[in-house]
Amino acid sequence: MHDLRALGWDDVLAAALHDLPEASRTPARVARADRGGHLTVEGVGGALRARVPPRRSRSGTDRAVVGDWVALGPDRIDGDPVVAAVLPRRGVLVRQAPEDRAEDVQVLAANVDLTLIAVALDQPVNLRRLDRFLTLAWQGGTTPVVVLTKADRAADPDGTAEEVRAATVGAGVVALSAVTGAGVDELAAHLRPGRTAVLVGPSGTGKSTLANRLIGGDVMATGEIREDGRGRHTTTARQLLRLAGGALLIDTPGVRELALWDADEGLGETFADVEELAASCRFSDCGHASEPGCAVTAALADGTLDPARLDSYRTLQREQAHAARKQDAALRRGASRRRPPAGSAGRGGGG
Ligand SMILES: Nc1nc2c(ncn2[C@@H]2O[C@H](COP(=O)(O)OP(=O)(O)O)[C@@H](O)[C@H]2O)c(=O)[nH]1
Ligand SMILES: [Mg+2]
Ligand SMILES: [Zn+2]
Repeated sequence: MHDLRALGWDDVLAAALHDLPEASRTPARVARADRGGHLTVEGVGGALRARVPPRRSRSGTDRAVVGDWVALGPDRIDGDPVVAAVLPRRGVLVRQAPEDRAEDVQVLAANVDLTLIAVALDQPVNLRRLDRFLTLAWQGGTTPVVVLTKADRAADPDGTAEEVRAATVGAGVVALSAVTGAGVDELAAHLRPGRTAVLVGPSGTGKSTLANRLIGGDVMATGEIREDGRGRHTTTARQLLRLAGGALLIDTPGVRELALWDADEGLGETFADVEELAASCRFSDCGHASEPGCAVTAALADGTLDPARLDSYRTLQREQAHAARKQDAALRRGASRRRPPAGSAGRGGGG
């Protein structure tokens, strides 16, 4: 089982596998999930193709996604083994599915330990967008690290890293350049053998360039202008890669929409400072407007809390409340479960 451990296999997964019928106990990890239930998986025998039966390739949360551990059964489709079960997930990234999707939620990656949030330093840092990614990461039971990319294009990368540290709570912050290699070792120190990191962030922030640097080869296509002049290469699929140091890395295409789904706990982590202030307001239902004894307005007044940060918190809270109403409506339709990601799978929040 040595090979499987290198892919992130553990005792909890082994126990879950054991609960399945004997004929369906071949474990493999999804390295790539393409349309129509076509998977590339890695197991003891190396990489192979597998298929998700059509009836199960639809649901937003039961569908096998990159990073998932699956159990392959005895059936075959076009000669490829069929997925009998998706094993319980640990850390996950879950967002509200884009409007054109049939399902409500979309799992972006499964069994994630570390979420690397790429923010490019060749433009002003958008802290509000970062709050959204941090909430997504915490909510899924993963540990976020803010990766400030393209440090070679910034006048003062360390200064910006300090600012980002001051504007976030509990997340690692690393400034690096995938071109010069500066800072890459500092990030590599966060990556552990058998642990899975996922790179997220807008397109063009240098995720694939960094992935290639960490692998030490050109595995992922990047946004360089192609030499044949036919436009740009970009990442089109989420893909699980093995790094030389033994860690696993999932590169992802940039997401245009990142609407939060279940995000209550994630907001609590991302805005732990604001929630701590709110807890010391005189009234437990304080609206932080003109109430006497409000610790939040006091912090705004003395400059210890940035008003933009409070706005960001309120915006994401409203969005969360809206998503919760949608979830309740979905529940009444019987279409979706309220807690699709890690918790329901019985493996806790990970971390
Ligand atoms: N100057 C500089 N450019 C970079 C760096 N990392 C990536 N790029 C460039 O940014 C563009 C987008 O990179 P890519 O890795 O495809 O971004 P992705 O969409 O996030 O995967 C490409 O032209 C890269 O060459 C970096 O550290 N420094
Ligand atoms: Mg890319
Ligand atoms: Zn208050």
